[in-house]
Amino acid sequence: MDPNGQRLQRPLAERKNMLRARANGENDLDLTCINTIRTLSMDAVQAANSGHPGTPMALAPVAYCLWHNFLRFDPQDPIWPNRDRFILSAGHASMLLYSLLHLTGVKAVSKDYETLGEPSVPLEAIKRFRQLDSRCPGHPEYRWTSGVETTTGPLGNGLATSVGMAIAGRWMAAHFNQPGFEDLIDFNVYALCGDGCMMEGISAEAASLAGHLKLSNLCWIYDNNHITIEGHTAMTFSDDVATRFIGHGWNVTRVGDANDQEMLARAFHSFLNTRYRPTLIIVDSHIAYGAPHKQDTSAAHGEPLGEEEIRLTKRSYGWPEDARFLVPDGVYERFHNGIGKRGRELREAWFSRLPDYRAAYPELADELYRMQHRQLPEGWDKDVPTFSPDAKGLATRDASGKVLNALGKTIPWLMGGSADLAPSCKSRLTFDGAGDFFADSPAGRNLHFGIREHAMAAVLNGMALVKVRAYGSSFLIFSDYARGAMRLSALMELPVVYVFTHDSIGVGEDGPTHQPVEQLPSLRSIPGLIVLRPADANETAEAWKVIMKLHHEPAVLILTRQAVPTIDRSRYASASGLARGAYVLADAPDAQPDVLLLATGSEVVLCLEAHERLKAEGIKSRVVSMPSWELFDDQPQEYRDSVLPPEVTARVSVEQASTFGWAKYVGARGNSIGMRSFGASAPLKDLVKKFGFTPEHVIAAAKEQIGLSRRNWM
Ligand SMILES: Cc1ncc(C[n+]2csc(CCOP(=O)(O)OP(=O)(O)O)c2C)c(N)n1
Ligand SMILES: [Mg+2]
Repeated sequence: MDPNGQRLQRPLAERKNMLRARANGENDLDLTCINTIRTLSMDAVQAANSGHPGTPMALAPVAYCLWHNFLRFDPQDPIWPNRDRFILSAGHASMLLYSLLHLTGVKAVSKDYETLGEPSVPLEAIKRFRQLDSRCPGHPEYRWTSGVETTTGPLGNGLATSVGMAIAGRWMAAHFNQPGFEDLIDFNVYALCGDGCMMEGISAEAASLAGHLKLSNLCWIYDNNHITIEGHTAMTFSDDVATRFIGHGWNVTRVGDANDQEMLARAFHSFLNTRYRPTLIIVDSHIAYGAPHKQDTSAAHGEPLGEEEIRLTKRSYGWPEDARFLVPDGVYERFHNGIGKRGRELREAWFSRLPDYRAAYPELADELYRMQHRQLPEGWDKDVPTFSPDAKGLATRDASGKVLNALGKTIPWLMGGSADLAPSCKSRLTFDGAGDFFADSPAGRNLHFGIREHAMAAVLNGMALVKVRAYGSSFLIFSDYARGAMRLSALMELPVVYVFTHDSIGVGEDGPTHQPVEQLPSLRSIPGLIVLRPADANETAEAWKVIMKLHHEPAVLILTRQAVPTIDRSRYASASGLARGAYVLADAPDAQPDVLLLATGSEVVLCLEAHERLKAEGIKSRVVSMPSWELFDDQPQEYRDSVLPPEVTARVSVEQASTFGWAKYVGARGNSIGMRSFGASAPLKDLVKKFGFTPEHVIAAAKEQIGLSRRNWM
């Protein structure tokens, strides 16, 4: 529909195109393939009675042109490291991708990276689109359907993730390509997006970064169909997208008709011939192309076409009207002889050169292998420091910076950066040769994301998907900005590392805008995300060691701005207890405490002080350092009971964050000392008094608990 409600006529060019195709036997098979993608999508959405048929119908020719003619991807081995990546950022159009995975015969890959030989998306899976356990869920899910390069659905995220893949590609090329092997790594990254992706802020962050970094291995295809859920984009969106991207430093080209294979091919050639810039291809399309009553309407976005409309649409395609899930003769072969043949040849040629590469550059070949298998180099933790006891101590962010640098030296593919806060987050790799990743120095390992937290997190996902060990840093308060993509790290089971410092009211004078309160519990609520808040320098070192061994879990390392004492481990338990999530740091002499003091991060030392003072009064307490709830909850019941004996019900938790969730450990009658409001701008010494983070307050709470629990016994 145009903004005045008039239905738009199918443009003359498209009609001509179809006629031209019919007149030419060769192109006819192209059109049959395209219409197969369209009709599979329509039929699947109709069978599921939910989903988005219109966009796959419109974009089938675009995807066909790219996959059939250009994409360097072998369906037999969808994890070949140098494959081109294709991302469907408009994840709601998932049937477009499932149709391609089916028709190209992409093979399923097991979780331990062994190709299985089963089809990733059999026709049965398409027939069961959106049903329980189908390989065709509502939106594409990484690690569930082989050939899906990243999970998409939250609009804009796929685009930013593609930037991370392109960055990783650039870095890998600079690191691994050597004389005689200049093109060992040279994959391209394509992402297909719609109006929604363009409107989301994350796409602007990501486009700006990609343009700045001159990522010429990156191509975005924008489906300019003027339709979103509420109707015509005239209601919401009047950006001049071309001008916007030219402003971002991109090569911008247009295809005025999504059905025009020739113009599409020219646009892809323009991308392949462009250096020093990413490419945006703006494609004008008609949602639900060919549907007589739904084309160009938002009705084609999120609901099935309906049986009658499907019949009429198939008629307009010259398709058998009653056929369901039809794949006509010649279609599989067409894909097999195009992307299948090209992909197999490229992959085989690539693998056939590996033995020579290994002979010439054994260390690099070993790195490439380990990196692709998420393994660590021998001796990766040999330089991780231990920290001597020190009452003054150091901030855990400072300890983290030292540990990160020790790891960076031994793990060449550990790289990352910050959203403009590296000096504060201590996340810079400072050793010789670490370098900065810039457009003209892509071998550098210090990334500069600029002030773009959401894109940073998505970029980290993209890097991790290419198997770089990626980390990013900012202040904990700004994790809110990154959260959309952090959630996807967890959903995709990617071992991304988030380093968030300035973790509490400990920020002091910066005040409540910068003092996290609810961020810690809210991150703990993300399934699969490992949150670690170490108490001192040695717990920080242990935390990094745990993190580096993770294969499928993202981790958040939460660190202080202010110094915290380095605990004397000859007097108290070893920091290696961190690996179990929680451990007894200090105990009653007879290991029969009357009260448990549970804490994380900077509040652990506070509890130690309370513990010593209680001891002097003859009161038996146990201090439990609980840096990671997730790791602790994974321990056997026996261990958990040994740390938190069920019979000791007098319990106090102390944490400078919202108390939300602590009841799980302190019980209904326990006491949680935490934040029940936003913080305030003041020196920290005044804030700890105002908000009750003093030994006196902890001692009073402990005594009250003992009184309470004694009463309970009677
Ligand atoms: C971040 C986010 N917000 C909202 C949605 C819900 N949503 C799914 S598709 C869509 C409209 C997208 O329009 P467009 O990208 O133009 O896709 P088209 O309808 O043209 O296929 C919306 C709002 C979403 N998936 N992600
Ligand atoms: Mg649209």
